[in-house]
Amino acid sequence: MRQIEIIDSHTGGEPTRLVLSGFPALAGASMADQRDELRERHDQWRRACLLEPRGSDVLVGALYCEPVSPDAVCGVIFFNNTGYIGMCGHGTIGLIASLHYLGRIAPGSHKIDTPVGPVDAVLHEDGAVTLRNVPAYRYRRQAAVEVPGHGTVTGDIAWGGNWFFLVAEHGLSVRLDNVEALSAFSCATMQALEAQGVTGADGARIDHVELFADDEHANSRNFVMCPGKAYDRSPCGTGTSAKLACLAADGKLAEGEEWVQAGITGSRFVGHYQREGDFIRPYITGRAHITARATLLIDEQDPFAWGI
Ligand code: PYC
Repeated sequence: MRQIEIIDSHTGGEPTRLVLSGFPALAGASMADQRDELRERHDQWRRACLLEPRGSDVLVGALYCEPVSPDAVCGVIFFNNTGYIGMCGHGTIGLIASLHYLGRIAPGSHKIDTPVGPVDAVLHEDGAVTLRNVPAYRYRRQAAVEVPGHGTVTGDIAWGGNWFFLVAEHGLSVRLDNVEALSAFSCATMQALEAQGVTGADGARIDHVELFADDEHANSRNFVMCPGKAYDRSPCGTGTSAKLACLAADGKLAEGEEWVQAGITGSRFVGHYQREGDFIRPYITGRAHITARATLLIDEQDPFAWGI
């Protein structure tokens, strides 16, 4: 049988499956090249690892790779039930907690290569992790899209390591007991953005929709719909980065000021930013917990060996 070594963790409720070994070797010179090679030549490994019967729609995968920068601890490629995502904040926090669990890293700062550029993560003595994400920015303010059944919906378009459409006015209760309606609205909005050609920079597909509401214990609560129709159980690291970019652009949050972002399950990330020219540099702090260490087995006789 083929074997895939994994470590599962969750960050604020959102799971990460770190693949330590078992996937085919990737030869690309950059992490983006390696991601493309994985997608084009070996995508069945993503499906086998993440889809049923071994996984579920909510899992985010993180493939541990050799670094491409001399000073990085590793590289990583993030993927989910439908394909590949550029950066993943909760997944990076899960990666760092998993490497610490394995004894491969100690508290301190660690550089990680990703397909959208290097990031740094500080593992604190108490186990919390602060991600220094890729530069973020707001691309468009209050873009409008016609969403069937919902009328005109307006939102900011921002980059936080993935492309986000951030909606404040949606008329929905942002609570865990309303995820069906939140999911339906977010998916309809994502489809409408694509159908109407509303994109990120250079025509990039907006593959995350983020809805906001007030929260008693945080500056804001969000609901984040990811590509593949699974919602983020955490406040979403790249989504919080996109939010910080919009707050900075609106002059609503000063450089260095703390922003507590709650997610739909009540878990929280603490963020702040530094200005870097036209961009901001987001810092996101959260915590991950290890849930399993296992070997996935692939039996070629199994009709569902490569996922459903
Ligand atoms: O934390 O950045 C994040 C993320 C992206 C998709 C799921 N989580």
